[in-house]
Order: sequence, then structure tokens, then C-alpha cells
Amino acid sequence: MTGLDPRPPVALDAVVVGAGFAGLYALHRLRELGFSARLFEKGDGVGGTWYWNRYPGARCDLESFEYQYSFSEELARAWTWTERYPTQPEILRYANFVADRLDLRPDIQLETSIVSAVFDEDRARWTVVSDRGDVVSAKFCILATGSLSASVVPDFNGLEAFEGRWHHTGRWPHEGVDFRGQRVAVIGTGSSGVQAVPVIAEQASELFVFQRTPAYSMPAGNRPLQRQAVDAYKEQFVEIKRQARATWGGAVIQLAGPSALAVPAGELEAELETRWHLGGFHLIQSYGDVGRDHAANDLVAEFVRRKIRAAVKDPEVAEVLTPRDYPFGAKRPCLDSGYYEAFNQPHVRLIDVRTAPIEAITRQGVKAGGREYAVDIIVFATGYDAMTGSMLAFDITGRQGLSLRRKWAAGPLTYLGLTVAGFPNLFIITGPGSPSVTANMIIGAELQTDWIMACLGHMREHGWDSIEPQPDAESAWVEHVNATAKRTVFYGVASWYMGANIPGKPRVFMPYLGGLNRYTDHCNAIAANGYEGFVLARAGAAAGTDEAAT
Ligand code: NA7
Repeated sequence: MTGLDPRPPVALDAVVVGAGFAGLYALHRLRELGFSARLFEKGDGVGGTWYWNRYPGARCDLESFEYQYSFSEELARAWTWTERYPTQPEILRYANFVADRLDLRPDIQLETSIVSAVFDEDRARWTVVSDRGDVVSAKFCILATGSLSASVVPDFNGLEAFEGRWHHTGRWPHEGVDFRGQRVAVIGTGSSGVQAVPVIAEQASELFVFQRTPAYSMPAGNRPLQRQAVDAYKEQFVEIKRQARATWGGAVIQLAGPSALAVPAGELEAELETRWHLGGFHLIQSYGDVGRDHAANDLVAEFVRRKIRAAVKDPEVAEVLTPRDYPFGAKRPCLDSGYYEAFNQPHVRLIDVRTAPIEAITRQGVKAGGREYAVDIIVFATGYDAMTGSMLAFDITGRQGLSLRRKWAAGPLTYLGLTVAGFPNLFIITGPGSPSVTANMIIGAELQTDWIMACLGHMREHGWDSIEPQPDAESAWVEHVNATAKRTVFYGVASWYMGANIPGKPRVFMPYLGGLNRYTDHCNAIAANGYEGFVLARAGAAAGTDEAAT
């Protein structure tokens, strides 16, 4: 709280937290179904991650045609993408276009952070409090807080004494940063660093890239979209989206075959080469076993390693840029436009922090491996407290005073990635235990939101006041998410999927790797079976009584 006196509670059917694509769609569906709702957003505009991530080179790594709402042909026809991969400004314009077109703004409150949400068991309602003194009593609380929104600046010694400027890619200043003639450090080489490096290199006088783990990066193959392609896409929109919703990742990419191991070496090389030039994620979705079988995976990983060696002139630099100790795709692979080539420029230097650890930020720059690199600007492309950070950033208290932080102390527990035992009427979009970051985020958010809305409609129709998963259903789902991950090459790798980038965070594989298609079918079957694994209750009723149904 900011010291303001809380206002009298406003009674609503639902509160939505977060105005990214998930939150905007949730608000739209709530209103469409006649539920009263308010959406709270910390930023002073809509767009979620695309509102905050304004760093140079920021783009989606899904194609424009894939990364947009699928629910409305009318919206799709009214919007025209200009590039194969949309830039951050274009995506932000799209989010604003949607907010205007659906007339969502009257129910969106910007520049407002939620500080607490407490469930009142007797009334089966959430009391949600904001940092501006709003108090809302809502039957449902929907968290659309984003999987990658709690940005993390590592706790380096001396940052406060740094005399230059520093920025995190996920909290980029709206006015932009002028790198012309500046000495710059970029720390981190995930998607954000890989996208930013070539663009910053164009302006900076010196660029030091501090790498802890080398990325597998593939050429995006970005290009302007031709009018004809856009028109053809709009014509086929409904069918394309129907197909996308039925895929593992929410985007249609054809596999070349079930197994990379079953293909003769020359044929494999030719196929991978074709996919490399197609750009995007065609390479990762080349053969069915690349994500499951280490030997198959290594064939593709080795292909990428050869590409890195071919792109980078200095063999020593190429070697440092080459990932060798984790499978291809087990950490989020990157798409780039000239990342490896940037290191061929004399003013771009790679510093391997595995051999030269960052010791401190000094007044003048970054000290690593006993050497000080003097810079004017530090860019932290150091990632996020992924999947759980944005939810655990505020106090969420369920039944019997149980806090979500305590409940998730050993890792996130959810049923279907949508709900949490002990927290009735709380819904999460793109949270842990759902495909979320491993699939098309917009399509995933739509499918989850549709499920939530069907559930709310069911409750209204049958007069139920609360819904909550049973603990054993939740445990079985968590076990299933874990068992599914264990069958893949993702499991056990020190990635943010596992919480490994945050010191002290429990190591639990968070996204569900069963695929968006299977996941959606499963969630829909649960609903069709009378919300199997859930307790539906009247206000004040305990589970197992006449006033509750399981
Ligand atoms: P990522 O993918 O989490 O990348 C963060 C990078 O920062 C990664 O290379 C990290 O190395 C590095 N990092 C983090 N902490 C440190 C410290 N203390 N020292 C040195 N290097 C560090 O975040 P992005 O913003 O690039 O991408 C997030 C997602 O956005 C991406 O996956 C897409 O889905 C879009 P590490 O690998 O942990 O060794």
C-alpha cells in the first residue's frame, strides 16, 4: 500500500491481473459472457511483455501470422502485419489496436499494481487490493501476469557505484537508448541478448558481450511481407488457425519424419540445410525424436555447431560461442539476424564468464576474470524469474490463511496449470503446469481462457459459488507434468524452465511438454466429465457436504 486510505470495496464478478494478450482476451470473454470485470495493469499501457521489452532488435520469434489472436476473423482482416517476424513496436500497436477495437479500455485500470488477493471462505470471494487504494470484492481472480515478466538483474557487487547507465532488456526506457559512440556491455546471451547484440553493434564504439552459456541460435530469415501473402493469409485465416490449435506448439510446422536416426547422413544434412535456410523453428521441429532422444538431438546440435564455426571467422571465438553441454532446444533456442556474424567485427568482443567470472560491477564498468572492461552502458539481458515470479510478487492468500508463496515453496503445484488446491476461484493463464512458454503463447492463452470461461458459465448455470481442485488431482497432474518432461531432452538441464537461473529457486520442471493439442483435449475432457478432480461448492460449504459436489 502507498499509505492511501483504502476505498470502499467494489463488487465485481472478476478481477483480471495483467494487460498482456492473455489478460486482454480474458477481459473480452468475461464481458462477452456478461460478467462484470476490471483488469489491473502495472504499466501505463497494454501489451504486457511487449510493453516492457523495448530493447533494440526486440521481435517475436514466432511469425506474425502465427503470433496473433485466432478467435476473430474480423480482427485478423482488419490488421496487416508488415514483416515475417513482428517487431516489438508492431506487436505493441497490435495490442493497442485490439484493446480499441474490442473497446476494452473502459474496464482496464493502468498504472496499478495488485498488492494482495485474499480469499474469504464464507462468502467465496476474493478481496483484491491495489497499490492505489482500490479494494475489489470479486468472485473470480484471474492471473494473466505473464510467464516472463519478473525481470532479474543479478546481484552483482558494486552495481550501485556504476557511473554509467544500465538497463534490463525487460524494463527498457520508453525513450530508447542512444548507443552511438558508446562503450557497451551486454550481459546474457539468451533470446534478448542474441537479438540485441547485432543491433547495438551497429552503433556502439565497443561492445563486450558477457556469455555464461552459449545459445543455439538459428537464422530468423526475417523479411518484409508481400501484400499478396498477407491477403492469402487473411483468406485462409480460419482454416490456418483451426490447424494451429490442433498442433503440439500452436503453429503448423511439418516434420520431415519421425526419426533423425533413421535417415541416411546425406539426406539428413540436406533436410537440415533446407530448414536452416527456411529460418525460424523449422530446424527444431525437423524430426519427431529431436526433443526426445539424445542421439537424434545431437545430430541436429552438431549441424548447428558446424554453422556457428562457418559463421564466425576466429575459431577460438567460434568455439566459445558453441554450445556443447546441453541438448539443442533444451534451453529456449534463439532466432537471430546476424548474431554470430556480429563477432566478426573488430569492435565486438566475447567474454566467456565461465572462464572469466564476473567479479563485480565497478565505477567504470564490468570486472571479469581479473580484468576491468570500461563501459558507458550496461545492458542486462539476464532474463526472468520465469513462470512463477510474477505471481509470487504479490500476496495471494487462499483458504485458511494459506499463502501461495508457502504452498509453492518447493515448486509450483497446480491442477491443469489452471488452478491451485486451497485457492478456490483463482485461475492462472499460461502458468506453470501448462504448455505456456513451450507453445504459441497467444493461442495457448486463448485455449485456456476459453476453458475458464466455460467453467464460469457452468458455475453460473448450476449455481455453484466456488471451484477448487482436489489435492490428489493436483498431485497427479504435477506428477504427470514431471513424468512427461522426464521423457524429453529438456529434463535436468539447468534452464529457466527448471528454475535454475534463480539462486535458491526450487528445481522443478514447470511447463507441460505434452503439447497444446493434447493438453486442451485433456482439459476439455475433464470439464465434460463434470469437472473431474474439482470440488464445486456453495458459499460456506465444506467439501463432501450436500452443498458441495466432487
Ligand atoms: P534468458 O533466456 O533467461 O537469457 C538470460 C541470459 O542471461 C542467459 O544467457 C543467462 O545465462 C544469462 N545470465 C543470467 N544471469 C547471469 C549472470 N549472473 N551472469 C552471466 N550471465 C547471466 O532471457 P531472455 O530475456 O534472453 O529471453 C527470455 C525469453 O524471452 C526467451 O526464452 C523467449 O521465450 C523470449 P545462463 O543461460 O543462465 O547460463
